[in-house]
Amino acid sequence: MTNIAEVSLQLEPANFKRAAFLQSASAIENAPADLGSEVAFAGRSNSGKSSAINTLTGNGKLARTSRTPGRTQLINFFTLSDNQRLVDLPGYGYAKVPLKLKNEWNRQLERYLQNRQTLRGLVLLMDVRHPLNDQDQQMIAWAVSADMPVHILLTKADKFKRGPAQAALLAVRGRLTTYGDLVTVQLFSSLKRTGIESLEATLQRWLTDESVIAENVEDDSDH
Ligand SMILES: Nc1nc2c(ncn2[C@@H]2O[C@H](COP(=O)(O)OP(=O)(O)O)[C@@H](O)[C@H]2O)c(=O)[nH]1
Ligand SMILES: [Mg+2]
Repeated sequence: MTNIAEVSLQLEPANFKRAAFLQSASAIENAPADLGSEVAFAGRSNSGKSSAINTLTGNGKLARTSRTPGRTQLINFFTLSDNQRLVDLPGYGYAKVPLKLKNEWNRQLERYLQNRQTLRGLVLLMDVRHPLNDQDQQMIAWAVSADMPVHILLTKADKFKRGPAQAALLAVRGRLTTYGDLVTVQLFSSLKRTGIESLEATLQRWLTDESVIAENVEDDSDH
């Protein structure tokens, strides 16, 4: 239920430094109540999702980072406030996981993405050296078809000098122009904290989106 007090709370800018682990879920049935606003971090295993969440929140231990890809098998929820959350999704495309388990993760990932009402946008992480693989492209196509905004982080930008990094950014942007404003791209490095301000600005926009809240209020008056 949405009341006026909750609506005004929802408009508060998120304080990323206040992020705290809420819970893990192996399936959408175990996820926290589908209320408020959520932004999910997706991408292949080892793309730097957990590191990005740790950098954003200033908490190096919040999302477990690992040198062993594929360890994050669960959907992890972090609270920013009573009605704003960050979500670390299971990484896709890890070759060494048994096929049966891999299919189960993919199924749960798909169910989360398709059914979660509070999902406001997807942060899609790709190693700047290997952008836009098949699954990345599938994810973008799915999001666009669902009218879901996607913000791409080209991660580990510190691996490139400035010139090649800019060239990689322009190349990826060039391949996504057909999607218009729904898909945005930036360089990012957790190691050097490159691009943190742009990421924060996008997340704030999504987590305090008034149009969505207005829709919620209208929906409620119907019941
Ligand atoms: N050089 C560099 N390495 C990074 C960066 N972000 C993550 N990594 C490394 O990439 C590996 C995977 O990172 P992680 O955040 O666990 O990826 P996840 O599987 O997507 O959650 C780890 O060894 C990280 O230390 C970055 O900005 N620069
Ligand atoms: Mg991870």
